[in-house]
Amino acid sequence: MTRTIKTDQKLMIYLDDWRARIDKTLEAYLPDTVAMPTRLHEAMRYSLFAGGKRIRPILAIAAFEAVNRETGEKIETALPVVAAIELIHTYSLVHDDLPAMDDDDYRRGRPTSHKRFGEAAAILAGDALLTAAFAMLSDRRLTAAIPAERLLSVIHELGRAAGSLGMVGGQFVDIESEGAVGSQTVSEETLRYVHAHKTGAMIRAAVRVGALLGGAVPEALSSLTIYGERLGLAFQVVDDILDLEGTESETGKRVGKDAAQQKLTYPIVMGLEASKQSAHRLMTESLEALTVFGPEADPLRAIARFIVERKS
Ligand code: GRG
Repeated sequence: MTRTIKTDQKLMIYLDDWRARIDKTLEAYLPDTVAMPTRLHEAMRYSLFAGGKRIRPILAIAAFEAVNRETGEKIETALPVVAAIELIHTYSLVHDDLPAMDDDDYRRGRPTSHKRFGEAAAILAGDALLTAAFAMLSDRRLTAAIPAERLLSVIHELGRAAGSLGMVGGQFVDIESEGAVGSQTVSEETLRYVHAHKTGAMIRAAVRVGALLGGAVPEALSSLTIYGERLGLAFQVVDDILDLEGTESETGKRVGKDAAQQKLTYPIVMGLEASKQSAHRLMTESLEALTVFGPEADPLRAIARFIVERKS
């Protein structure tokens, strides 16, 4: 018990510490609200600094550390690269909340972007966050500290994971399948596709970005890819469970929407108990992928447990 509390406290310090550094990096890169067009920059900052967990950049940092303990190379100079993942993630949330998609009123405990700024501003703020990510990733100052070849593979990785073969593709199929919870086999197949792409692709990519930045050897990259893949799926299964069992004060958004919209979710397709078992199985598989690593991968192990046990 004491050990668990100590481990949890250690992880919370780790998460808080990195979250603060990521926020500082984003703060420095994003145009100020006095820059024209002021309302657009206000909308971008409104969603970006609304208290997100920053779990994707932190996963990238932990993956970098896992492959870099021996060389002692530091992630500090590459912080803008991992922080850029959060810009892509925030854009996806802003657009996901739009009336044409999930039509949500609350996100991260406050009114969604289109509720606060209007629909056109929310669409443009999302567009601007996404494009800012790639401007940040290709900033010349980064090439002084990171080999150009590594940076290029990271940019490619994120572009692919965010696009039609990744997150946008998953979102597209998710929206198309809304209200069509049909035959068990078709549903399960579609469900796995949606989860692996809509949510899984960016989590997998975040882990791979950290590994690529750290110059991981092919074997380490493969193991970390499996870790990220399983964890990405587990993340979405837990999200589905939270929509059923979570509270609005904990999650900061409306719960119970998936069932109302007949969304393809694990609990709807497989039942709640089977979904919980599935989340744990995926977590176990993600941990097994790390057996080739020693204590240098402990933060990755702790984050996997945190993701499956989280309440928000
Ligand atoms: C609009 C292109 C486009 C894609 C949307 C990410 C996404 C795809 C939709 C979000 C819908 C959703 C709630 C998915 C569940 C998993 C998820 C991404 C949850 C939110 O991520 P967290 O928990 O949020 O990391 P914070 O606020 O902590 O950053």
